[in-house]
Amino acid sequence: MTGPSGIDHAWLPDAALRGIGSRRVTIEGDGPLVDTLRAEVAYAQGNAGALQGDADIVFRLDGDADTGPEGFTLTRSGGRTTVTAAAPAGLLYGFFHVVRLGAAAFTDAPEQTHRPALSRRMLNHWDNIDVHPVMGQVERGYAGGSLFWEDGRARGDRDRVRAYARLLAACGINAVCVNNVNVHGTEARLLTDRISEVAAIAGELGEYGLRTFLSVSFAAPVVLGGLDTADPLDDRVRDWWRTAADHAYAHIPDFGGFVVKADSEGQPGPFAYGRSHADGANVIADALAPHGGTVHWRAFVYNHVQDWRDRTTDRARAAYDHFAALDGQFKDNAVLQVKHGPMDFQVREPVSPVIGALSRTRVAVELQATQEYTGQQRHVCALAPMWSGVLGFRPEGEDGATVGQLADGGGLVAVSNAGADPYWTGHPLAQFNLYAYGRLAWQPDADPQQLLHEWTELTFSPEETADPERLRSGLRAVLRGSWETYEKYTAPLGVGFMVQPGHHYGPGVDGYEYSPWGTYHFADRDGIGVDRSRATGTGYAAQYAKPWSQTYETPESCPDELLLFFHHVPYGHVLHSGKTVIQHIYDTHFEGVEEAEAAQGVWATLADLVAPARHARVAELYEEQLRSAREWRDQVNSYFLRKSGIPDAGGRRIY
Ligand code: GCW
Repeated sequence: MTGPSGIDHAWLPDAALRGIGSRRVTIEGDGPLVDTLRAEVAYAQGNAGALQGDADIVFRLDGDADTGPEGFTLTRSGGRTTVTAAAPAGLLYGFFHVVRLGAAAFTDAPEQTHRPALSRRMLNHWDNIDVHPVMGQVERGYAGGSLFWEDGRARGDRDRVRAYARLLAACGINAVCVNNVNVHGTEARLLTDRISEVAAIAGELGEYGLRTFLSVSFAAPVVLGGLDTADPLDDRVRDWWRTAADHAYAHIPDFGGFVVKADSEGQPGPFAYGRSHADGANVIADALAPHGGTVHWRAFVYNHVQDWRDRTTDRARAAYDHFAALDGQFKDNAVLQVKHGPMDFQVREPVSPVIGALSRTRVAVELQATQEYTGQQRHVCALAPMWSGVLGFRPEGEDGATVGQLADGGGLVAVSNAGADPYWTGHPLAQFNLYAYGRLAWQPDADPQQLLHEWTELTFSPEETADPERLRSGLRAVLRGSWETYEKYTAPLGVGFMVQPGHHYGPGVDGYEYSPWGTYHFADRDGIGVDRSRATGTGYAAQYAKPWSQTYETPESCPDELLLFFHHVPYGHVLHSGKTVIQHIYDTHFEGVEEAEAAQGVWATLADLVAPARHARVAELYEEQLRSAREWRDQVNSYFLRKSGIPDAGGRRIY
């Protein structure tokens, strides 16, 4: 627990623990997680031995407390702070809450009870055991190799896994899927003869209340079981899954279940047998049910070999077209895991309409903390404001539930951005995305700016520096608007992609324009964008309930930031902002680079307030961010000047 050497403390530096370390603590209760809490308190007290005398803070397990399995009540009065919880996990979350509060945890305040809004708060790791020569070990990973797998097997030294589990628990995460959803040959065997390696990892994660999940291949009965079919309605297949689940639980009693990517980007699935995705999910759900396990079935099903000439196929429609009709057909322990947008984690997308169309299905919303399309952890891009917008969106309009509320059946999932990098996330400032994800999963309506403040206090301990206010305001300036800045210098107005094919880093305006992947912008000399209206386009806009189906239907009512996602318009089309589309493209691309330059400048002024190695790492990454941002600006602006022939009203240099 002591943070193995060379591992960054992230949001749990010793300074943050000091508030507890300097107080008399009593812990009433027993159980494995309570032991973890005892060890945490001992660590905070610097192994100096428990302080004597009346307790300043009491952690009390009370089976009658009305806190649920993970919540806790905090009472602060008369100089004593009490954390009460009905279950040990609640005490541990209460401990980390006290750490977050710092000195404020010890001043009188009204009693508060905290419970997570979502019971499943999961990270998916796209980690492979094997290292691919081009893709590396972690698919879309930008933080070094895998935290879990090394040299072809589960890491023998699991201090890092333990330290990771601790950080995750400290921001509220309670489940981790430890391998890539694209399940290759080696990794498939984790389900069977290599389950003990998963069990070893699960043992560490479990110390902090995290449940372990495994990605499995839908074809496992064939690939591992030697059957001639994976047909979900075949009894032999059903039996095979039951045996596999029994085996997993025999090794990992608190195992969470499986994550499945089926009929998606070449992965096997039920379509091969003429079966539905409900059939596919249910056979696996049935196998897990006796153990209380859950299958997370991904809804990322679309045609990835489409002909770019075919204007009738719209990838954005796919999740709804495949899954809305299956509503009500999934077993109780099957969760449909839906990406938050209809395409693929672009810098700007509308909320996926299928989320609002599944009232009888448990839905989990999937976010991407790993920055595949948002700068690959070389660019600063704080995603909390984007996620908060998604979670606050109301698919049925003002009187309906938010996405955060609709996810209560299945939870919130994020693709992890962490790896074996000493800073966990490659870019030290990308730690904020991981932290904010956990906090939003606990409380989807949390204010992202407040979370930024929280994270800053914990990670940078401003009060320990010579100029706390300069550090705080500098970090705020650098991170607060960084997502909008990134959007400004990349793909405009919701149109998406325009990235280099394959690795997805850097500009490639036509990179995917004539590809089979279904991600087009249709720019010509007159205009740009995808007509997804019901009246004249692909009909995607009609997948929404009112008012959104109407809002998105016409360019007049569509919000500017999504205009090109929903409509093909002339370059001279005037936005609500009063600017033409072409002038918006030019202006935002110049502004985006200027904002990134300004952020780089602010970071430079913090050199005396941030640990030198951390400061240097970020400074170095800013060099790359700026190089890349200028490339984006110049390629995008030049592309549209050449297509449209319309000059920049500002007369700036375009190539
Ligand atoms: O965004 C795409 C990525 C793939 C990924 C896929 C998915 C794991 O480019 O690398 O595969 O999404 O979500 O399954």
